[in-house]
Amino acid sequence: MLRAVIWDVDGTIAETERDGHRVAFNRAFADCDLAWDWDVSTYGHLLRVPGGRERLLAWMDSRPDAPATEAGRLQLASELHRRKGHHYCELVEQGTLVARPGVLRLVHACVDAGVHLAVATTTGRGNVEALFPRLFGADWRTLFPVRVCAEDAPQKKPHPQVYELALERLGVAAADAMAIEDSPAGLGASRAAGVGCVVTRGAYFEDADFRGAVHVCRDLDHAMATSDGIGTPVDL
Ligand code: XBP
Ligand code: MG
Repeated sequence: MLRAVIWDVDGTIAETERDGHRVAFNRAFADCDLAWDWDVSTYGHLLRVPGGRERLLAWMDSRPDAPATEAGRLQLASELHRRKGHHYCELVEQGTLVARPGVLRLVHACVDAGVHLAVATTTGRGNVEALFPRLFGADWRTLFPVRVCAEDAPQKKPHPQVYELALERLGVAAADAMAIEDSPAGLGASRAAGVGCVVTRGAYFEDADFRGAVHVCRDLDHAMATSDGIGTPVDL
């Protein structure tokens, strides 16, 4: 029986990556006088590394103009990531990001059906706290009483930690929960925690292999919450 739906954030709730995090990273590079610029396609490749700080470190590994020592790279990654968070929240405040199709309807359909909602994300808490009131209104914490973010689950997806913690805080068994994700790492994390997963294909993972998902759909426009799970009339 479906008792909880656990939502990924970036790429699932909203297309936050291309016009949000990516732009914010580039502004952080400019702040630090770095001649780095992540275009849309470069960022798509970098997204294979979950976690913004980890992504920066992976990028620096292949850059001759990155600091020579590990300590220098760690320090720069932390500084850039902090600045990126600030720019991301500014972009959110400007209303740059909107909920993906079907998200608001499905969130409210779940709540109306008595299904508990949680967030399980690789991104930091500050980013969620900036985005969610814009998308779901001032009562967003009531809609999503359980929120597991990067600070709670340092082991990034596809590690199951973020889902295991969400289940623990919900008090719901994995078999009674369903995840909604947009990325192979997210699908891997939910499956590794024993949680079935509906994939809503986003801009950056349009052609990814999502074998193992319960459903794969273009967006959540037609998704329904039933006592058995999340159903979509059209699978892709
Ligand atoms: C997506 C991520 C994050 C974001 C950037 O998380 O991998 O790293 O790209 O956010 P999810 P941070 O799909 O699990 O929501 O810079 O805060 O990591
Ligand atoms: Mg995602």
